[in-house]
Amino acid sequence: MEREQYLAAIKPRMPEKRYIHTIGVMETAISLAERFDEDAKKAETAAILHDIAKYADIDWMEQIVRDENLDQRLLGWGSELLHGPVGAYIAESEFGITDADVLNAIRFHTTGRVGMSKLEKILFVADMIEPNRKFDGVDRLRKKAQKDLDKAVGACVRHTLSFLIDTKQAIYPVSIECYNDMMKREE
Ligand code: DGI
Ligand code: FE
Ligand code: FE
Ligand code: FE
Repeated sequence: MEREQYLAAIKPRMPEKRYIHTIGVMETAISLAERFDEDAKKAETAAILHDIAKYADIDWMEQIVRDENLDQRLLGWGSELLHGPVGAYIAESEFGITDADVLNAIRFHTTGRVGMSKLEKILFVADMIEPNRKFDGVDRLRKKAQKDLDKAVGACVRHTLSFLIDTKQAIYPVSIECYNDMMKREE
């Protein structure tokens, strides 16, 4: 499928604001792929589909986790943690995506994980720094992403975990594993 077909398919499944975010992630992911020598077409596809499950029904998503035998720890964590893994399921089952790297980039875009591929890192960072994101410190993350992809991932994970702690939210174990993995690499 071509870019315009994917975009037409996702547009009715999300509010305008999320669609605009998705376009921003797509453009950012393509530019990071070019900078860090990754397949820009894969980055484009993963970016367009990354939030496809963001507005899916939570009971349905939990059913998918059970039926498809996804990570059972996801049950009870709510839609923010479910939409990546279920998004990967939709990308495969509905859009016919077979590339494991593209599927993993979608699957782990919220939490990251230990041993992320370059494509996974690109989507993870692009999601956080796309031009429509506005939060304190985003410019620092954007500058890091121009120079060093691993350091940018580390800084993005730290930002997310700090935010979760500040707002008294629970941290999913995979997010912590990703944080540890990135901090060990920086030593
Ligand atoms: O879908 P987006 O809003 O574009 O971004 P995202 O998928 O990266 O993150 C969605 C939300 O998930 C964001 O508000 C932060 C939250 N999140 C990320 N990691 C964790 C988490 N929430 C909890 N409770 N635990 C986590 O480990
Ligand atoms: Fe997301
Ligand atoms: Fe993210
Ligand atoms: Fe997103």
